[in-house]
Amino acid sequence: VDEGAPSKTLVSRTLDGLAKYIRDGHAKRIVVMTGAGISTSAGIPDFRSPNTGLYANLARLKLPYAEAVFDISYFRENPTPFYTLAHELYPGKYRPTVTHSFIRLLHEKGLLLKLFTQNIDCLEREAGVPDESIIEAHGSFARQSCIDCKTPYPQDELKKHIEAKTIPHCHKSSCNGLVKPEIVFFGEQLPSAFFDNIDVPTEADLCIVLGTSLQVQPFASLPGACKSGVPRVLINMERVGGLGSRSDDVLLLGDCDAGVRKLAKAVGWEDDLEDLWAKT
Ligand code: CNA
Repeated sequence: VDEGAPSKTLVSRTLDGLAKYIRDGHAKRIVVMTGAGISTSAGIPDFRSPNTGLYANLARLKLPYAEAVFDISYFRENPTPFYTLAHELYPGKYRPTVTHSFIRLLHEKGLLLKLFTQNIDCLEREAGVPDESIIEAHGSFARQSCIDCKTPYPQDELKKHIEAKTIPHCHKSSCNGLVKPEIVFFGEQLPSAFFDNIDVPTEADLCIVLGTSLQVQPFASLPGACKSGVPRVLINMERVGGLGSRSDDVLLLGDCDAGVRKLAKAVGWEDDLEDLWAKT
């Protein structure tokens, strides 16, 4: 593939080409795919950024390997590292970023087909993206249950445990298994909502990928499901997931808050975006 090939769909593979496509009303069914990079400016570290990412800072948890913190078999043996991290990441402590508000803005404009997020921080929800538009591919802190008998566990009690840095156990005395928020660990199945919506990207007329290293499957395959000729935009610090290889791909490399601000300005939505964010 010639990475410099002209787009068949956009007047140019640039911010302006993209903005014109949106302004001219060609983007009515936008799919957005996000990862930890959209929440770093809220103060939540991502996994893989060098120096600042969680994986670079897990030494204090004394893990055998970084991913163990989200590994279900390791959790069974030693849930403390996960709960230490949960104490830091638990929703309610952080304000959504302007990137989260940008996704809400797409919804307000009636253009958001679906948001696929890998994040577990619930900031998209807090920014006002409605529940039915969000696919939390890796689950979230919204529910919790016993890892053995699957009995749901009350939210307020989990919260107390997380605040106190203690480990919750199933209330069924016959069970007493470990309780875990329903975020997807390595070795666990993704929620059925992910698989039920896996074909949604084929219906999109624009795909926006924000703040993800696209290293985790099956999520990483979602952008590839968009039809050829559909523009795919990557707004990320680094190039990832083969984006840029199709002739209708646009790369806006750099900080995602800056990227969505530039895009909003080029489309004429600058004030709408800042107003929404100010109210969040
Ligand atoms: P990742 O692998 O850590 O990748 C993050 C990506 O975002 C990298 O490519 C970074 O270069 C990029 N990035 C970081 N900061 C910015 C920024 N300000 N602007 C633009 N790009 C930026 O994270 P992924 O989400 O790709 O990995 C999947 C895991 C991470 C999911 O299972 C999540 O549950 C998990 N995670 C979630 C959170 C959260 O909910 N906020 C935090 C940490 C990890």
